[in-house]
Amino acid sequence: MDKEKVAEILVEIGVLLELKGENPFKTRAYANAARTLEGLQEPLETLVAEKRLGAVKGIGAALEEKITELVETGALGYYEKLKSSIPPGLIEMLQVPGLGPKKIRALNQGLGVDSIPLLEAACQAGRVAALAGFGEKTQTNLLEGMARLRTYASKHMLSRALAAAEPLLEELRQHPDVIRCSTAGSLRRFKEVVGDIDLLASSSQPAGVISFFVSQPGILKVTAQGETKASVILAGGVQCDLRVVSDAEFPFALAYFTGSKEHNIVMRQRAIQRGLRLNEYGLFQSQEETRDPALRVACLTEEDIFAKLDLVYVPPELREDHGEFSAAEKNALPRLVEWTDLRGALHNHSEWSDGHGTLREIAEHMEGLGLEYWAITDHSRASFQANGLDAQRVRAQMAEIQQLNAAISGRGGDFRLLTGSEVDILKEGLDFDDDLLAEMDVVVASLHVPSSSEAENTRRLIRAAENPWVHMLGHLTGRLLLEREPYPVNIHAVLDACAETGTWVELNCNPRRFDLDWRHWPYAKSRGVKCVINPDAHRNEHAGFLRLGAGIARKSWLEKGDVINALPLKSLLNQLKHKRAKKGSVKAI
Ligand code: DGT
Ligand code: CA
Ligand code: CA
Ligand code: ZN
Repeated sequence: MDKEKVAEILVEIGVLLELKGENPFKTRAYANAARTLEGLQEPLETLVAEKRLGAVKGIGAALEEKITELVETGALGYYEKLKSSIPPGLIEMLQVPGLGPKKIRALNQGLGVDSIPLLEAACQAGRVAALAGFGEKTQTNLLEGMARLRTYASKHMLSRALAAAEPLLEELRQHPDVIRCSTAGSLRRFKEVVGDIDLLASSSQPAGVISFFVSQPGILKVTAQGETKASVILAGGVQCDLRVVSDAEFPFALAYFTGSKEHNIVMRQRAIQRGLRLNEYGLFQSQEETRDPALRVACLTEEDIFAKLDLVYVPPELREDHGEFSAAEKNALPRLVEWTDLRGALHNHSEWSDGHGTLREIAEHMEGLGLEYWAITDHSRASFQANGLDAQRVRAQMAEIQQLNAAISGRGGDFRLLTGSEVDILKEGLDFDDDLLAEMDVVVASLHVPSSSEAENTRRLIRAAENPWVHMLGHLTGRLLLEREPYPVNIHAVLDACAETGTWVELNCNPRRFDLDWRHWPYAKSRGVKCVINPDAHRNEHAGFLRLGAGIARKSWLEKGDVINALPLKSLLNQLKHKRAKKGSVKAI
């Protein structure tokens, strides 16, 4: 078992013990040990194999024994026993936002609540508000938290759904009776979270295609199976629907099942205005609902359908009824950015803070991918839980990066690692002095510890944008999809400040974030704010997030010219100097 997983289990043991009301010293020892493991300089396996774990500060004999068992066997008897000694409903309650082990214990002892449904009933009856230490506000928050949890549980992250859908689509594509196939629904529209996966295929032998589909590996359960339709549950719990239609119907079914519902409504109205009818079976020369093939207007592709309704082709990402119709009528849709336009990335971590891989390993990997540049922006010292760097380590890292770059150009390579920091935005100003920031190639400023006040968060972010050395704001709202809502912030006010100061905004393309959200980019663009599509990579594999990020940027109506990391290295280096060069004109704060 690897270090991260061991640390996770230790944290969980601490929480479970707290839930049982064990003494705080004991419970805290586990959380501390987990943090110690994360900061180890040597591989955990080595320490275990050489029986040197007990010599590490904060790890006593009892912890050493448990960690050894976890590393060597991948399991821990003590942990399993502990878990089964607690009612599962109490453990589930930990998922409710705002509920920790202490509160759960109080609810359990005071009201006998030991599950989420019972908690919901107690809140609705007003019994939680009456409990000492809770009150009306907490009760309302808990109700909201439980409602949010229900939504979260019924949705899936785009990246997971894509990973589950792609192999199925590949199999369908190779089936001899499948003529065309595609994803549809929210997945094809590249929504950041999806309810289910929709697949569509055309064939003259639908039943055979359906039975081939339901026998694919990775399917946990077939929930419905007919001649032309099937619904299955895939590993991870996501539902996947396949519909099989005739090839003549395919473009119409594809347009219909891609949606969105809102987009489809406008399409249907446009058809009616032209004396036609549009539904999932076709576009018909008819004044009323029909699916009579004799009345069908011939369309081979979705392009043909749009053309019959006097529209240019609308890429699926834009089909949200967010202005695509007025733009498509005038042939004024943006030419959307492509992931192959991206030349590098400007917000990434290494093993110097909480990432993985040495600087050399990262440079070799990214150069091998054909990228031109990769900024190392490890955490600053305030992010101590992420092993943030102080000024001295930053300078040591910059020196190592210079050496690596010299070696790369020495052998004729063009790739460049860029120096930098993801500097914390603190209550008053940034975690590093301007002098240090000025030495770095790239400065990303992020708010990791927000306030509960919208005005306060807005003020801190605007102040960061006004700093002449800050190139961009990182993950502007701090949301974690299906996990944590954005902190309160006046996004337009922050974007206005970015426009005024020439500060860029990140589209963080870690699939748990996709922050700033696609819905806000048209405003940012209208103000002239540039986008940086950043994987916020903590491992080399995370370079793949760039592809997802480009998809979300497309959904945001962004073009190549709006995206800073679509620039080749030389122009990028010029742009990095731009805001700094005009710093005299930036408001002093
Ligand atoms: P999801 O799965 O909740 O993330 O969102 P979608 O958009 O994939 O929705 P889904 O799977 O229920 O249906 C796929 C598409 O089928 C949807 O985007 C539009 C179309 N559709 C489904 N039901 C209706 C409907 O009642 N009216 C219209 N106009 N279109 C519908
Ligand atoms: Ca769907
Ligand atoms: Ca569906
Ligand atoms: Zn961050």
